[in-house]
Amino acid sequence: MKLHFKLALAAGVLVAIAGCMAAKGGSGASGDAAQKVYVKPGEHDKYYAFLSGGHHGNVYVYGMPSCRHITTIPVFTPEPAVGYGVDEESKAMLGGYTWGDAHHPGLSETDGDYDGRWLFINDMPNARIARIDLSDFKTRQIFGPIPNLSAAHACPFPTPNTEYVFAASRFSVPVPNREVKIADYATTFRGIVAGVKVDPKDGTMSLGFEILMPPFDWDLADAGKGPSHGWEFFTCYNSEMAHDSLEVKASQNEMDYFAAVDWRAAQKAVDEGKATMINGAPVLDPAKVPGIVYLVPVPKSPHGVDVNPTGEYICCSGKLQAEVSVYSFAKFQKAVEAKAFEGDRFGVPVLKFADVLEAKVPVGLGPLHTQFDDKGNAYTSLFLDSQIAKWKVGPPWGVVDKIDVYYSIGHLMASEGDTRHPTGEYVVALDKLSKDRYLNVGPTHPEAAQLIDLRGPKMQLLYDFPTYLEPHYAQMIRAEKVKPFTVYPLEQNSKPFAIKRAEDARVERKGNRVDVYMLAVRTHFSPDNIVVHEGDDVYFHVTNLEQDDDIAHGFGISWSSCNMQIEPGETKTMHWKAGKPGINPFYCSNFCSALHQEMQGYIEIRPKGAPVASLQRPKPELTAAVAAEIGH
Ligand code: RUQ
Ligand code: CUA
Repeated sequence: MKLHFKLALAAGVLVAIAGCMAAKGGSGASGDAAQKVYVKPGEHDKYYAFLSGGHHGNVYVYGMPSCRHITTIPVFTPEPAVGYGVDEESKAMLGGYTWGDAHHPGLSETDGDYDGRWLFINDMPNARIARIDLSDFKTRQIFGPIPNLSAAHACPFPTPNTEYVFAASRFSVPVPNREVKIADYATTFRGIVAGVKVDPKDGTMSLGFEILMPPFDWDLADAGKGPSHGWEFFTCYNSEMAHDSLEVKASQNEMDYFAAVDWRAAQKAVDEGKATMINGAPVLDPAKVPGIVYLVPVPKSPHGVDVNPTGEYICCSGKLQAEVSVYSFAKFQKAVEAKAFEGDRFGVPVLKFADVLEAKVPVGLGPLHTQFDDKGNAYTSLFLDSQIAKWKVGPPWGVVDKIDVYYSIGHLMASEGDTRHPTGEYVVALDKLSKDRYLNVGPTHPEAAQLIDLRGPKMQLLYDFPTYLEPHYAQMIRAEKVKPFTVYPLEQNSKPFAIKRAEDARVERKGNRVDVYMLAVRTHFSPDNIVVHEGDDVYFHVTNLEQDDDIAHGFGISWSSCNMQIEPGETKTMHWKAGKPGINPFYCSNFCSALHQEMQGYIEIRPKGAPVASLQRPKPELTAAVAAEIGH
């Protein structure tokens, strides 16, 4: 989110101050910093870091503390190099979209700690959530667009046992969506909070419930844990319900809110039939179903909401304020039990600020997000001050250290810093502006990330590393928790179009549809000569028979946008439409062996009506060569 623009308009004076701070530059790093990030060639990092790719729609994987970029996982955006969005399965998963805006990675959890099974991430504008399987670092499900909900920014923020991931409307719309006047915003538009169930066995997402919310801009979320397990918290801005010039009109109220959703009560209400079906989603109206959601006032256009590791405190950052407001979950519960409400908004009871507030921590200007360590400290990013403030969770609720970052920090990520057991080793500042930190590459600057050591009494800047557009949030997990396999076992390949024996390679033709059952193994495609008719719909089902690490084959077709990568033991299907009569080459696009360059073939395209065999097999010597390669 381009938060800095909004802040710039809403707090011009403060920005001027931040500008001065940012202008001072300097290295910031000191002493033994180099040694602390050095991971010897051949050795591995201690952490995986997953950085959202923002409007690049992907996830970047880094190793920490070396800050080496290891790979990029395509999620919402096609990646032609590997055929993501090109092969039939991933194309279907993208659902016709070629873009997403990915903000918040959410690692799956067991008992409130990362378990290394899945990574969820949101596509804000299209209200979708993807699940990446960490057993192979591949996107395996894209759920959505979630009905009735526009712009899933407060998303996915998994619960402590990954029971749910959530999505909430940043941009309210009419529910159900229909033609209305924008000017009728306050009466016709509504927000939605969606609870998306996660199957504990395989991670499959399905819609659990939706709650009709006031038409505010629902901004961020975090799951309760420990005593607050069972609740999900959502901040909002624009409780003024402005529908134009938000940068001015949405900053009028002293207080906006966080909403506390009792997701077990909401699911129960749906199971008891208390929901109305709207666009296929069970929607609960809090005016009719009490006890599922409450509002708590938060000063000054809050942004981040973060629950501390023990689950006792909910920390909200009022971005136009110099404080973090810390709320006590115990006080919240008491106030709910006493029904001490100061009114309601759209049927959602509002608790009293003073009843729930525990402390105000004077962190500095433009607080956005908070993370935690293992020693009872919190770390809050300060956008306007371009700093991170370290503060003690608990009396006297004071700041104990600050560090400059370069420049204009948004999120920050501490090592396992949003779990029940943060490791307290590192924090990464995800800075919105890099300005002068890197070689000039023209007007589009890279994003800037900075690794900071938390182990000493003072925070220490260790390293700068640029990233491609545009990480928002990130998470860091201890490497030993993630155990991806490197080869798909062939015997477990049950894809309907997989073939595993040399003699099964063939071309089958029915009407205009051609199915090519193809094998790839160093260094052949079999079959490698194929005859089709002009205009045929050709489906290449390519199985990579390799069972060795790092031997992926590519399959690219000249004069087309058809290319994919097939990993060891994998089968992928790609559609290609035969063009004008002639010869059309194909080849292996991924370097695989000394004879990689020889891994190629031809498609002969004959005119309509010319004879083409309905069953074609490779030459016996090719079948024999492949059989010799694979041992049967
Ligand atoms: S946001 S800079 Cu899109 Cu998570 Cu806070
Ligand atoms: Cu197979 Cu290159």
